[in-house]
Amino acid sequence: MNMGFRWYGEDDDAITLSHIKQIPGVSGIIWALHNKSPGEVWEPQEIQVEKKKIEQHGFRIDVVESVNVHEDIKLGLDSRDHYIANYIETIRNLAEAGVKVICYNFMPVFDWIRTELKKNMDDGSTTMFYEKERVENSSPAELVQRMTADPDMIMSGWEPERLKQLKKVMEAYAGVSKEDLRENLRYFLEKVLPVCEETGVKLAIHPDDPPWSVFSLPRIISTQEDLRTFMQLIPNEHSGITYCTGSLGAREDNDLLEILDEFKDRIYFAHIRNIKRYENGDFIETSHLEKDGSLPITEIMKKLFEMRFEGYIRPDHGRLLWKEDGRPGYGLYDRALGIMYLNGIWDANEERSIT
Ligand code: CS2
Ligand code: MN
Repeated sequence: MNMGFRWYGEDDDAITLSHIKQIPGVSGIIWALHNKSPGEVWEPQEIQVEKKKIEQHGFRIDVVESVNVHEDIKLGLDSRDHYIANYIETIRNLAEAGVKVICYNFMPVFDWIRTELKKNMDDGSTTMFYEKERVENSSPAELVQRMTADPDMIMSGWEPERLKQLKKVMEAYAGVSKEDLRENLRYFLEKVLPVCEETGVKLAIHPDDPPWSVFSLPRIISTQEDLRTFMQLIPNEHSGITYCTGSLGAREDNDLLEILDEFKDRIYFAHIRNIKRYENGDFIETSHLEKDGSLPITEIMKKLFEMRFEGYIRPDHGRLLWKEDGRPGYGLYDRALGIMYLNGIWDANEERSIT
């Protein structure tokens, strides 16, 4: 496995590459050009600037998260061909720079959704929380307002420019069924995969977070069955999965170990984090420690070890600790602790003879 750490870039992340360098066992930075809007081409010289910074610190740039897919592609509008052409150009430019895996998602309108980004915990940390009933009883605009009330809390996928178009985009999805969305994903993949084959880049789709429909929008990467259908859409080994335990694991009926077994050959990227599920459908993000949450983190790591997972892996969202003032989910400390925990489980599976 290749351990990575997600970084939002010099301008947008309080964490520096030198900080990340002090976390044991990190070989790569999971990066993106975060100033780019979905549908824009990532130009070679912009990529080079980022690559240089990352490589100067001795990190690899193999994984990009995310190159976001323009809404017109998901909606299947005529304008999609233009944005697909741009996506293809971005793939080529990233491949040229040495990128191996691109993580993306195909969630309409919203990327991940929470009802609280800095929920106070008894131990003084803050964490992200999803209250199912609150989402069900809010309008999209109310929820978005809530999530962006504090300017520090603007998260990837929730940029103000995009939010202005919220009403319009929501309306555009009114007639779009799950089947339509799948068809639009198939159309997209059919066009981009030949370029992936040619350049060697692998695409890894991120599951829906949460893994169910929100605001009646279609969602198609939520369950094991959905993943199976996805795999059959266009069988091509350049099209794979980002195995995100916290996203898939918010549903009790998603068996994370079975999912790993079924799709192991096509998991190119893994996000390992823990959450605690409640019976009413709420969930809260916990530390990576198995007993803090509901997910079988040690078994998952063991299975990855046994299958000799050679893909990329990163800790996912962490809590904000020790009064750190960071981007919710993306502070330094808890993700560093997560890395040590995941590496610890991995090493414990290694048979070593002590000399
Ligand atoms: C999330 C997502 O934890 C996560 O993986 O932060 O924003 C994720 O990066 C995207 O859905 C991937 O396209
Ligand atoms: Mn994830």
